[in-house]
Amino acid sequence: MIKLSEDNNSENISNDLGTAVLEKDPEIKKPPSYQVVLLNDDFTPMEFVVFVLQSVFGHNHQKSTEIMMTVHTKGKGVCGIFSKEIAEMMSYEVNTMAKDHGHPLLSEIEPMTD
Ligand code: TYC
Repeated sequence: MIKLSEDNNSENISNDLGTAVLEKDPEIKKPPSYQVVLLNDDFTPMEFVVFVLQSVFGHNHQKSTEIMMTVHTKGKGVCGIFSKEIAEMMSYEVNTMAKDHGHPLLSEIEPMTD
């Protein structure tokens, strides 16, 4: 918002000649959000994917099954939206859990374009 101020009160800035000055709100950008995206493969058991979605993202069994089936049929699906640091941690946790159990399941993070 741009204000045109002519007085000297506490909210507006003016010089001592009483001349109007343009006051601009500071441009503060909120940090970008990131999606954690799960990728399909032909080998990871469906039950393991559902288990990962429940334990890492806290989704219930029904929601986890929906996300898993989206990934299975469409190739990828969104598990959640977070700050960059949290999205990186979540994705790392998914990929580590899968590796530890000998499954090729992979997730990645994508910046949101908003
Ligand atoms: N396509 C796998 C199967 O048929 C299941 C699967 C779903 C794997 C989602 C990965 O992110 C995934 N067993």
